[in-house]
Amino acid sequence: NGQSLSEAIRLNQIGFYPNAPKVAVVVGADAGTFQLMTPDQKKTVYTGTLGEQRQNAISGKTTRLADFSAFKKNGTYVLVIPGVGHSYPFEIRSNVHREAAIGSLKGFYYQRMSTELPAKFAGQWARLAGHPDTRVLIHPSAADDKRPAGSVISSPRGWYDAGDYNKYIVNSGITVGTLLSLYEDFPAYFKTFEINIPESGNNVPDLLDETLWNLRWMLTMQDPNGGGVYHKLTNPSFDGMVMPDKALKDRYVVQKSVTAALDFAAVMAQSARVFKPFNKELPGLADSCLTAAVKAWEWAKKNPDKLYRQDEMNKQFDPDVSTGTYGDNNTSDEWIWAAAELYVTTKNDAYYTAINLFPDDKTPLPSWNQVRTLGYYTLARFEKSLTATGKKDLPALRQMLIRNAHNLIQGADQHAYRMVFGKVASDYIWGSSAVAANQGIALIQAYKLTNDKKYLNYALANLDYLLGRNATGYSFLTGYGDKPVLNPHHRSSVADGIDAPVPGLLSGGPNGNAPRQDKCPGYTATSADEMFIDASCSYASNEIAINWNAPMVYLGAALEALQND
Ligand code: 9MR
Repeated sequence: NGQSLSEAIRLNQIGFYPNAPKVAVVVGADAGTFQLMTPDQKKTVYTGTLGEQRQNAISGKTTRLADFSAFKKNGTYVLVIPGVGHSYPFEIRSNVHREAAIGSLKGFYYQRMSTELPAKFAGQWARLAGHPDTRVLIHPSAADDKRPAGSVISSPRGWYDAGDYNKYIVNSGITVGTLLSLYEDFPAYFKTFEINIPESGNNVPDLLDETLWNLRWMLTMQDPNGGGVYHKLTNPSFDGMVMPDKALKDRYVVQKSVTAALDFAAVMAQSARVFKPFNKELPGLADSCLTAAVKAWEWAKKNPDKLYRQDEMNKQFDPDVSTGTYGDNNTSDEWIWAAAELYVTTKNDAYYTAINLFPDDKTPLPSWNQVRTLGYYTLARFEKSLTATGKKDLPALRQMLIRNAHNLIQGADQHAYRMVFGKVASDYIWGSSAVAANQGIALIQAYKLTNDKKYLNYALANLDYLLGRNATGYSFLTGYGDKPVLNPHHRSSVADGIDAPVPGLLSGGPNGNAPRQDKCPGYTATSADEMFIDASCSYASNEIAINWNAPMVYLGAALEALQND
């Protein structure tokens, strides 16, 4: 007996740190009390009163908060609300998110291309190798004298971008940049952060080993003649929902683009810095990365107008290409990111002064087509080692990053879910989970600059959002939480015949426009914060993607690294 499970109680389904805020949101509840109980509901360990009724600005639904931050005792509990029911069980303990942080980095391993995943590392998700990509065709859009159309290059490895089987330089850029920034922000933490991959134990942190799988592929995407970078390596059209080894369509690299070149330059410049201390384990890698970065930058300077426009390309060249575009007509932020990384790595003022690094005082949230703030994070991270040219801007830059975080937290306390994410309907875009995670990173940057715990607490609230404290009731990280997403748009999860999806992958999450974009039947929601279905055809609300997983890894691992309970 006791209360039965209620889906109206929304909380982080994994748990809470003993000394951090602990909040559940109850949808539609009347005023009253709540209890924390042992999972058998035999023992009450804490009693509290539900907060004032709030109204969700997005859906109009009413909510109340159950705040049990004052309770700090380790254990496994359920939240019980008489007349409503009980929550999923959750834990209170130190390091409560470590497994999810490890799992979300391991998620990248499952995305590895051109290699078998043996059971030793992949468990029940073991699979054959797919996409060797050792015979990749030069698409006519990418052809020149040295590499005519139809000639062949080798471009193996890399991660599958998402639920599809293609690889895109622009999206790889922000993904690798985010993972390397996580390493640069918390290097000590990654000394003991193993995820059971073939390279584990090789004296290079697993975070870097996993990132290298994609980095080595990226290096092959640069044309050695001239330094341009192909925009993507792709099939002409998306594969069916088949396993990687059954996906045998022709593979092409398509035209070089300025956004690909600049994102590549940024990532390679950062890699040169990160891998320098590992020259014994990875001889020559750091130098090769820097050479590649400089060449890509020089190419971009000569080709500033080479945007990727797939429609235009298809008018001119065959075969037509209909896979993801990652097209972006505004390159100002890519210039800023590349310049900042090259400057910090080389300390050469020429990169700093080459462009207008601070066109205004905005710090837009990072996304695949908006990367300038990644450059600002890097400048702030290395403020002590900058030249005088960069140092003079640092006070203003710090203020910018802090003001950005300050703006993010405005109104968060009054929000029906008491958090930064989702105050406005426009947060619920394609890949909204990454908005929540990237806001978390922005808040952690502000915490690092100020030591003010409120930023850390709000970053944690966004992690709570991703793991269940949200209007859908799902944990968006596959394999983690009591009600995780089960049917992501992810080809191998659909085709492998195993019930459980590949674990450690972050679903894109609610997207107000999803029904119109993916036309997957089954949407019933009437508000953006609930516009989500756990169905594999819902690629606009329930796909997974590397650029969403990377900030998830960052948020989970950074909070673990910073908690001092
Ligand atoms: O993440 C991308 C999102 O911002 C765009 O709105 C959407 C439509 O262009 O594409 C998303 O990226 C997809 C990419 O084009 C192909 N691989 C899967 C990506 C995630 O859905």
